Amino acid sequence: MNKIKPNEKLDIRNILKDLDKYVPKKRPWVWRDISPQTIGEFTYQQASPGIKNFVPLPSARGLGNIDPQPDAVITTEIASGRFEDDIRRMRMAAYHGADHIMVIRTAGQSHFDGLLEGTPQGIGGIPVTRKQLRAQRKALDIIEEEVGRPINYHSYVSGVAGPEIAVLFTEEGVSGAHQDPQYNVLYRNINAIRSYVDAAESKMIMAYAGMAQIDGAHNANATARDAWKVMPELLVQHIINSKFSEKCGIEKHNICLSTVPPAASPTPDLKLNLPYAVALREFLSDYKMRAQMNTKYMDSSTREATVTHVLNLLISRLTSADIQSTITPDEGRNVPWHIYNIEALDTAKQAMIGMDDLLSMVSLREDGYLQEKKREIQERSILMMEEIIEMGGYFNAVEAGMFVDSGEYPQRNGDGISRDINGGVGAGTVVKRDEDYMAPVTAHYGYNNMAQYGEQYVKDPSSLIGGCTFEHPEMVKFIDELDDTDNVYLRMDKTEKYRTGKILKPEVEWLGDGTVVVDLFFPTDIRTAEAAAIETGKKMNLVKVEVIHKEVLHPSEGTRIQIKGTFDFDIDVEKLVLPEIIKSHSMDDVINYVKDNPIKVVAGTAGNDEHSVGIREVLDIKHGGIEKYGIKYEYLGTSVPIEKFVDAAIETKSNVIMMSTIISHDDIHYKAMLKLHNYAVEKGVRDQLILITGGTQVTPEIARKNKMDQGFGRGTKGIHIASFIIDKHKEIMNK
Ligand code: Z98
Repeated sequence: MNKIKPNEKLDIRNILKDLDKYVPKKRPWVWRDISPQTIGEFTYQQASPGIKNFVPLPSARGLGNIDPQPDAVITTEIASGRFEDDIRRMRMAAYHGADHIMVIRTAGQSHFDGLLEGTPQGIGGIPVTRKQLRAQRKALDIIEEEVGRPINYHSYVSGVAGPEIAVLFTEEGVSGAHQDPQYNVLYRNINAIRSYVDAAESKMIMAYAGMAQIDGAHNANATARDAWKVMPELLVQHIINSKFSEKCGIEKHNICLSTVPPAASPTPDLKLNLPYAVALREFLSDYKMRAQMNTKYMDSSTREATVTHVLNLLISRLTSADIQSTITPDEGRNVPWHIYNIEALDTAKQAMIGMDDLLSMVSLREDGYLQEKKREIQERSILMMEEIIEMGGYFNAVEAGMFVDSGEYPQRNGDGISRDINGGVGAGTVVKRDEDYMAPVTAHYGYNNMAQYGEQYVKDPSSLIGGCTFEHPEMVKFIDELDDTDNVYLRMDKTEKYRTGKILKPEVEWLGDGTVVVDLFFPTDIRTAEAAAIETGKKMNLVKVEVIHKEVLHPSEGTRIQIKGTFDFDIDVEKLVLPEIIKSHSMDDVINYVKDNPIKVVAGTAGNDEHSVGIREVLDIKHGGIEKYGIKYEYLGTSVPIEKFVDAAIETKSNVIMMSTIISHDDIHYKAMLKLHNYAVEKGVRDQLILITGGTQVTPEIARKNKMDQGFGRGTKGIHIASFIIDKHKEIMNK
């Protein structure tokens, strides 16, 4: 196994090399090892072991960079259309806590009646092919080693090639898949009989591979006119698929319900979604819950999507979630973007950890509205099930348009999806097996007539022919690129220069796409603002400018607009001047040092400078100034004559002078620095004093050139200055 270090990029060409010889391991689904975890001062109850390499939440900076991991498997959906670019996203996602990587299939792959080969570029997802699967699984094998946690790789077993896909997934080490014949029937108009026969075969193969199976019920609330009205039907759909899966041999602990809180605020979110969540979990407690977030009512605001997500996460914590999905508003606005994938993962991690052990402090009421509403949903679903049976079964019910009707069952508005049992894609393709039918392959569903060759073949049919690809992966035929106009090598050649890290271009979907998003505000109405935004983008030399989000802040006073566009120039890293890294010590190290070595500072703004906000921020305890670390200071005020800094330092027996200079016209800040140094020399104290200067126009290089010990510019925090002071103090003391 290739080991990789965090500071090394994944070499995609290396992953593609010898792919034909790469034998993916069997990859049954892996749940997290749920157990209380103590990290530093905190104990988490709904948790799982930490990972080896990670990027903690931004707020962890002040908490020793801890990265507690919640109990649920966390999903990210990845779908840029180019699998080679998605591999990089997967690595980022794993560092942020994803251990379920779901590859969205390209638009309408359900309609393909066979397997695709090669790696064509997709639209709205990845064309799922053997080569793409193998490359991504190989990359994930490296990534999971890096994070020290198994990663479940997932896609869809649907469409008229469902069983073929299930076989492919088993051969290529896929750990989970959506599989639900109702999805084919309702949303892809695939013949119902064909779908159920295919599902039996597919589910049996998935059972053999130990894959987790996710159903498709959530598509009903995504499709329904009013999503909260289909709650009774959602229960029915979950029940039909789960029982069917169980009968095909999938173990209960691998049968996952795809549950989405159907409504979203500004509906009374929890009043609708919580009773539904309780109803579902009570009825189907044998199975696992895959909690997806609501996307139906998601618009293009990332802020709004995040609030919906957090409310959904609250429901997961008030009930349960075995897999917690995350999704980004980009799904709605067609901008699959790394950063929002990662933000959504962080949202899930942050909210779940933040709500750890919630039910040890609050409980759901056992009486009143919650229980009544829950029971009502359950009763409606039982009634629906009874009516389906009375109608003669599922196929008749589908034909009668019972599903995705806009009325809340038993109310019916006659606008449900209706499918003719003899119609749809693949109608008439199911034939009864002949009496002498035989297929000597593993995990094949139904009558197989193997006993005639010997009882031992009934359980193990493929042994008759020396095993099939499930037992002998070397029998798998790997087909490399067939299309010489659309393949991974051509795409990579075009972006080669961006792969080295020496040439940069911002990206949204693909490496080197040069796409940027710009946030704008215009003090006008929405129509004018939109036109003005497009024009602004053009004047910024962006091409393909598109509005991706607009929000009225006031009908006439203002509109917020987000645009995206592309540009065509590169950034040459070798020509960049990188600012010096300012080292900082841990808070505890600084505090301990200052405790043993008291340090005193005199500080103020220089000469005629009245800008005191910056220096106050790095002095005062409030925002983490040096005071927080035990350093005492004497604030001399604003417009302090240069001599006074030195005189005051001598008088108060201080070790440090901190002089702030914001004004820079006529190079007055340089002059102040030199003057400070010269006066300290004149007074014979320069060697014992640490001279520091700071300000927006100051850089460490400028300050040192002008005889200061150090300079601090924009973005400086108290810890940076305190760290420098203690290092310099040690140096002076050791002289
Ligand atoms: C999710 N983002 O679940 P084609 N089968 C089922 C599905 O739900 C889907 C497909 C197949 C959502 C995903 N669902 C939406 C049960 C898709 C997709 O080839 O696109 O039809 O398969 O998280």
